[in-house]
Amino acid sequence: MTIKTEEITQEDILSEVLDNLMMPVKQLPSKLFYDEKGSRLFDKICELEEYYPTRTEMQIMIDNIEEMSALLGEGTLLIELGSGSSLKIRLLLDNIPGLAGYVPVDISSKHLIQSCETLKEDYPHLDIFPLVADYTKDFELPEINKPFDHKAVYFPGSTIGNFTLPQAKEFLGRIAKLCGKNGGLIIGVDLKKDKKILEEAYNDKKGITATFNLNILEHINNEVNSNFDLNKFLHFAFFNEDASRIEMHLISKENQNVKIDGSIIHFEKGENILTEYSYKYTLESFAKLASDYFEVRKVWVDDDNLFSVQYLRVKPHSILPNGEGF
Ligand code: AVI
Repeated sequence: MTIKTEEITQEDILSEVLDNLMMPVKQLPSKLFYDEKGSRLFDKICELEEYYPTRTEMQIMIDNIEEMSALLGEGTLLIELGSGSSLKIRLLLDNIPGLAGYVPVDISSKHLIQSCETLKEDYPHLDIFPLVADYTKDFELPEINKPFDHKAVYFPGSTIGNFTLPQAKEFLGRIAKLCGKNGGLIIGVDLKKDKKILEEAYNDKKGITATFNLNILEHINNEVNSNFDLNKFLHFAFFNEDASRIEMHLISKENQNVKIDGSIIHFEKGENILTEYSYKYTLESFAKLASDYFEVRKVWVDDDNLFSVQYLRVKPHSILPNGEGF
């Protein structure tokens, strides 16, 4: 098993951090939450009473796995974006008939190597083609040295919610292009619901989400030459009803200057850094978002309509971002 690597470098991180903090409204890319500590904190979030998405999605998968696997069909090359969800992927690996191979794509090589080694032990006959890449950007699949019938992308966790609407559209276009003819997408999409449920999910009582949010600054301090003081920022998350999204921010507690490499970034007291959007869709709004490239073939939801798992098929004549069609 060889691992193809398109890992992000410290220079990439530095230029992304500076570009984002120099915008009129300061922001940071939410993918920077996920260093080792951030990934552990996110795992803890997933187990919180208030954070319903993970357990709800898992239950939807368990309840409907046979139907999902049958829709994906024989000879699928399964591509998982963000290969952290080993329990959910195992459900698919166990059930898809005649699976041709599995391509886990993850930004962290350490994480990817660990999960592939365990999978290889448990699934000795499975062909695994790991790829270290930032799937929020263009990436190319590793060479697949065996025949397969069609590709299907698995993108769980409602990570699509962390993209802005134009980013989500552009991303879906790239996925359609990657999958090509007869390609499919199984995607977890969090649903719009009562503001109280949503705000509690991002402001848990134990303060794990607050620590997760602040950890983005520690991650940046560890990667580039910066001196963010975590005690001088506050976690703030709320549901923006009009935009149908949770917004996470870090608010500066005082006037302060932060050194980042050779640059100085000034924060006024009360000024905020946007760290994450988490869009909440209706079934209609998501189908519309995807409609340039995908047709929604099947939607599974839980009894309380909290979360959805959806099966989409690439539209045969969809126009791709570079103007190509199928
Ligand atoms: C990864 N992503 C789907 C999570 C979400 O709910 O938007 C990240 C998260 N942020 C705070 N809590 C969880």
